[in-house]
Amino acid sequence: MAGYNAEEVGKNDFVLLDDISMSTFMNNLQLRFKKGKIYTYIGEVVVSVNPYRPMNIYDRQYIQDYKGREMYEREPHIFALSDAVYRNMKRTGHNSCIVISGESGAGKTEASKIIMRYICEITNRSQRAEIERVTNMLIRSNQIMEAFGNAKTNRNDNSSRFGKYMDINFDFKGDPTGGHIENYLLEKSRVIHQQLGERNFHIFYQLISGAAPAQLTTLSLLKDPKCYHYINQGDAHKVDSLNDKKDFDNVRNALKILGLTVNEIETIWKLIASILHLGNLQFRDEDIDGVEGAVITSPDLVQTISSLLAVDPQNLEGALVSRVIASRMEVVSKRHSSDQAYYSRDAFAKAMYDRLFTWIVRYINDKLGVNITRKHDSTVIGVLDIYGFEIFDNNSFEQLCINYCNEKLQQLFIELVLKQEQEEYKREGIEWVHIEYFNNKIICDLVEQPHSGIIALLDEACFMVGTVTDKHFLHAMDEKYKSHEHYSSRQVNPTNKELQRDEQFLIKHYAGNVTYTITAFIDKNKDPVFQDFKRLLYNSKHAILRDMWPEGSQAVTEVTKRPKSTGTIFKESMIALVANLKTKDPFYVRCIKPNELKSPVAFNVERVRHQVSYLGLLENVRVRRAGFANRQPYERFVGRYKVLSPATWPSYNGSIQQATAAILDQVKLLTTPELPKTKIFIRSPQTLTSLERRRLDAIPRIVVILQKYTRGFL
Ligand code: AOV
Ligand code: MG
Repeated sequence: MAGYNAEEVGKNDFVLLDDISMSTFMNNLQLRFKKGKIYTYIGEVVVSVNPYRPMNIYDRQYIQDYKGREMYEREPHIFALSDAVYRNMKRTGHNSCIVISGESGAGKTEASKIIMRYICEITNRSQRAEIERVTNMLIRSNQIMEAFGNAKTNRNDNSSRFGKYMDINFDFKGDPTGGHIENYLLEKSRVIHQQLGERNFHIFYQLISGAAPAQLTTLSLLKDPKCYHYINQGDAHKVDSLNDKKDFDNVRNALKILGLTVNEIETIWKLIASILHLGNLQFRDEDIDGVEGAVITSPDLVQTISSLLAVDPQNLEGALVSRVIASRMEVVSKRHSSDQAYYSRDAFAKAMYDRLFTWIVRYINDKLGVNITRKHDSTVIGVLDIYGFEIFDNNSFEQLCINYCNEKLQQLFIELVLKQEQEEYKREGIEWVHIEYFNNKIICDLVEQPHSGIIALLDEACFMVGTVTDKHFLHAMDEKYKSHEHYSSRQVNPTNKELQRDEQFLIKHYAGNVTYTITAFIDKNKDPVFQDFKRLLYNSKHAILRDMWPEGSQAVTEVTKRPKSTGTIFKESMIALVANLKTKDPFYVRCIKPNELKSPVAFNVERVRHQVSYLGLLENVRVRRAGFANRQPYERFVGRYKVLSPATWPSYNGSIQQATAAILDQVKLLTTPELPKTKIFIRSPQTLTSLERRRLDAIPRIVVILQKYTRGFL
């Protein structure tokens, strides 16, 4: 291997370590990090350590170096994995997926962008305009989704606040012809509130610093983010690693390239601006005609917002201070208290932003859509980039969803890499010593089990008749899970003074203990938006707003069906995601965060060891080391390599195992594959490459023979 010296840079595959222990693993990882080698393999799994500095290993020359190469032929790189996935898809015709995991700030989103760029660069050799259009859009759509879906958190300046699974479709030539994005639960509470040191979604700051003065005037915005309550609570408007002004230009351009009209883009800025103005709207209680209720103290803002949203100002005011309810065949308007008005204003702002985000994803999907006829003969590579496991000072419903999502992915990894692999060895009768690992299924069940999981219990609390508070819900959990080894609270465990009584519970996640504060769980799960707002926006003069709120056409009396809760929607989407990933050939990138300081040099041994441990990387090495690089049913093996032996080509006698043995006898490999019950197991990747090379060599010879044969025949 070019430039490879084990003494200097460590082993490039953990499987090659002389003996496998936490300390040898850590030494190798740390040595490589110090030498600027951020990627290391465990077989086909890529372990990636965030370098926290720009690396000059992604340019065109590198792409050329990795193109069409086997993984072990070059230094470990995410390009090598991308190429392996691409070649696997082309060779087998199977759909594949790349699952990128790791905690917040570990480098998942960067990895997903690098993979995408690589795939776009190595395809479309014939420079077809349509393929160019698709690859351009794939890359641009990323920029847009980051602007609207990422934010600065205390863990990562560019933290993904939504989950994303993106399928890229390929035609028979292996060129990308389209794609589809599935997005998961946007953390919309950020629209109205940020913890200290954090920001709202990037786009708010980008608009304020990037829009021209005339445009800001049209939007009635001041050029100072400090003026807006919804984006100033974290007191962190300026982020060194981000350039809001430049990013705004990029996003605006990307929206244009995607095909939005100037008018539509303008409407998006108006929507963003109206959310900012909404946040500054104030209420107080006032007696009107003997009824106490909320009034707006800044009526000029109502004018501004209604003109930006192109809705009737009186209807807007009405929706902000009251709500229409249908009771016993009668429709009445009920005034809010000022607390209720603040609450419903916030719900409105969150919902507007969330709908905008969903609308943008839908728009991208329309543009990237592969038509049905082409879909049938296309193969896909899926890339999964979710929000990583996170622990903040204050963890709420969103963190529970995010951490549950990470549990599900860890479970998938365990199922496919640790469990099934070992079961297969056993089934096939290969000698095998079982390798123990922690199975986090118990935590997934705790959250998702029908009727008895946390989400089911929360739904029960949400939809019970009468007033059920967050505390009631907490007590119900305490009762249900009092003897669950992964759940704890002060009621369950009174000696634990760290937890607040009646306010907090703790889950022992696979990646660490997280204390959740119960406040607003019920509300966030119900996520109500009053029909008044939906109707208001459905009647906007902006076509895209109407498009975002189709159910606004219903009268309040027609709205009878209870929508599914946020938790249930999320749970169902996670179960569907895992089921989808299981239908594909999976590849993994396991990202590691070297330190909490965003430093390019610090390697916090304690923190890294913790990640290596909970990600199950040591177990992965052990299974892999004892395992096999490749396995295939005898039929597939013989079908592919029969050309290598005169005993099997053009036809063979005897059983499929005998045919396999004849091929192996002919090629005289260095290591002999195992031949158990139904499949051939190939231990070393070199063996597979050698078979492939010989097959490629043999094909031209066979084509000549075939040509002679057909000529004679004709
Ligand atoms: P995440 O996606 O795993 O966190 P990111 O991919 O956003 O993490 O990485 C965080 C930051 O680390 C980036 O903004 C870069 O500054 C730096 N970084 C990561 N990978 C690389 C790389 N390969 N080269 C150079 N810098 C890198 V989260 O979305 O918070 O779970 O939710
Ligand atoms: Mg991310």
